[in-house]
Amino acid sequence: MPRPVKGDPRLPQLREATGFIEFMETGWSTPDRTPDTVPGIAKATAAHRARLSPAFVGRTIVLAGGKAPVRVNDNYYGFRPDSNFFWLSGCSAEEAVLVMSPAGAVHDATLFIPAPAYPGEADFFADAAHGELWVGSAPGMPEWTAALEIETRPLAELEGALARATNIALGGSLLGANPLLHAIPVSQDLGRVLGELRMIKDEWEIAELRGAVNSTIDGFKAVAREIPEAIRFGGERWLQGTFDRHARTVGNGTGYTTIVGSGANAPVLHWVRCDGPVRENDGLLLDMGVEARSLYTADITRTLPTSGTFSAAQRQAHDLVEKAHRAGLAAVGPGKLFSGFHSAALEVIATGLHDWGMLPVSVDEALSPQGQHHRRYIVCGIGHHLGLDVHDCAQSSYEAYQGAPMAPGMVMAVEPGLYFHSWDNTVPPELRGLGVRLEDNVLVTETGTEVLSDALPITADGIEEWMRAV
Ligand SMILES: [Mn+2]
Repeated sequence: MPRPVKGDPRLPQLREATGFIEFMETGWSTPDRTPDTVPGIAKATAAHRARLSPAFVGRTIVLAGGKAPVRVNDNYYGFRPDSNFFWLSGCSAEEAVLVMSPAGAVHDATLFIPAPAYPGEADFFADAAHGELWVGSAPGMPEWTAALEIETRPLAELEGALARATNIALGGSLLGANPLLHAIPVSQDLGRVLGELRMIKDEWEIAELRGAVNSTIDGFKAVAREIPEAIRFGGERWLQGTFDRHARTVGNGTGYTTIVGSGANAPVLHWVRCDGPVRENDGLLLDMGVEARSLYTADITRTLPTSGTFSAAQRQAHDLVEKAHRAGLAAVGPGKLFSGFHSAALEVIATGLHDWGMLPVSVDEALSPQGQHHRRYIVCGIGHHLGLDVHDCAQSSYEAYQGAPMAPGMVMAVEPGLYFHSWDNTVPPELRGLGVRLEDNVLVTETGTEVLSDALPITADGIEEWMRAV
């Protein structure tokens, strides 16, 4: 790709080309600079700011949106704004900073954004980061203000705003941020409070998550249809590519790195290499999520028999995980402890493993805090909050997250599994190299729960039938 020299006001080879420079100054019309925002985001983010405000009365709240990380030299990874910043602003401009200044008991919000370089300025064609010729139509202050219903100012004015601020609570991503922000300590309180507020999704967020879940289910169908092709050529890579292309087409992309684990790779919890073959009688673990254009993500797992029919061993493992999953789902609900669905699912797992003769101790001993032998086959947790981040609200306190009862508006991923590594000598030979997980996304309602992803079956029979229908 062409490359201007950083900091040089003119492309080096064109520095002396006054003909070019003068010719570039005129003859441009204005492209459509409307930012690509999701309907309803201005209202939703205003409500989020109003929820945050009372926790920081009299303090200036500053959140930096971050910048794309460098991949190598002047090449960057794709940009995704910091989730806390985005939850409050809806802004996807790189390097933007949200300042919420105290105004009595509430706050006034201002978004500081880098000024794009438009025709008539040298940077229009000389700055690969901000020049409209390089990056495409670039929303400026009026366009962001109209789209997000928030006051905007040039990023160059941030220093003045910070100088006027007192008792700053700083958060967000400081990647590429003004050095002045690096001099301010990051507020642990702000991260914690935002994590705890973000646990309760409003109607708009629930609709976005519902959309992400439905798009993900479509993606599972697209992947299932490609299994014969993956067996023939391409293996796990083909299936990963299938889902990722789907996610990019219908959403913003994937909400996390897609996991496609076939055969002996299925029990590897974070099998993101996705570079193995897919064989005819494999168990195929698919953990995949579409991130919607609003950046809310689904997180769903199913384990499919590549032949279309579970083998006896695959079915044995799947049936136990299904039983644990049902116990976990039944333990989700308003007023029920977050830790409850973990213990409900794990009790089923421990009992099943004991019945198979795989535990060296009794079920009670395994379930005791000093035991936990069954965790050899499931070292991970059984679930987590889901939202803008796949592991959402992670900065919350233990007391508000793991130690708290669930409440209406929370969205949980529930994901028990069994992971029998091919090199684990304690596993009966017929079960070695099997990994099974069931993961659904569950909304906690006033009266119970709604499994958002229940269009995907959880029984072995149901999955076989679903595979025949896709
Ligand atoms: Mn998950």
